[in-house]
Amino acid sequence: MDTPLHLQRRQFVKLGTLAATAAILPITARGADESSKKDAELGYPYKLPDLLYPFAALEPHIDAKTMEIHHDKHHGTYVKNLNAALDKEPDLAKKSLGELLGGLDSVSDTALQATLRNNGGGHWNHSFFWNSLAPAASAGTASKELTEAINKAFGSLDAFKTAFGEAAAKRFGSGWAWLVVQDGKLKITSTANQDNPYMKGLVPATDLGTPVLGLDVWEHAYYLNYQNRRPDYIKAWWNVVNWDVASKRFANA
Ligand code: MN3
Repeated sequence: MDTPLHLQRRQFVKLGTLAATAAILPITARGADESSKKDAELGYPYKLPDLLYPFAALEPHIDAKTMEIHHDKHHGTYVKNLNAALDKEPDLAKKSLGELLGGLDSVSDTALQATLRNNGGGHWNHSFFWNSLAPAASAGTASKELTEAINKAFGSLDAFKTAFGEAAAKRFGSGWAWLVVQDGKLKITSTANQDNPYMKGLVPATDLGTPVLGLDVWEHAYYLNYQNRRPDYIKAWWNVVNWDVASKRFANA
């Protein structure tokens, strides 16, 4: 397969350090899942990635208007603010998004760190989230390996869904629930705001890991259709989880 030269260079740069490699693995998986073009977008200047399905594709579980506002406006704003912050920070702008998020604890300007944390996290989390979804008819099933790991960690797929749903429902205010691989094992975690499992030094070490699935439980993700009923949104979300992508991420973790 032909790889454009700029992507070869990006891969080479990304593989420069072991820490950086760990930080970008899911982004590599993301590229493998889709196209090299998507992978290239996860560098400065950042671009709002196109959805791989129409806004209405996830109905009735997630409605088209919510998807449109969530993607175009909310995610769009994170991208805009992230670029605006990096316009003035050439050294940070050179990093891949995975490297940037994994090294935020060493950004000493606290205002800049907060801007990158909220908007860089927002961009990564939403890019990951869109790719975690698929129309219900093509959502697939978990691989044998992922199913076995879920059974081992949680007892069964249903028990996993219950535990994950509880973590998502209990997240106070805005944030995310995650299924991560941590020390070779699956674990359910949750982060506030736009934090994510790569932000070492910023989120508790017990919440770090390589994400397999992430669920956005900000009100903007469900309020138009579900109003205050976050548990109903969580329940409906399982219908549009892209298990093929989750299985690939698990295999790469
Ligand atoms: Mn969101």
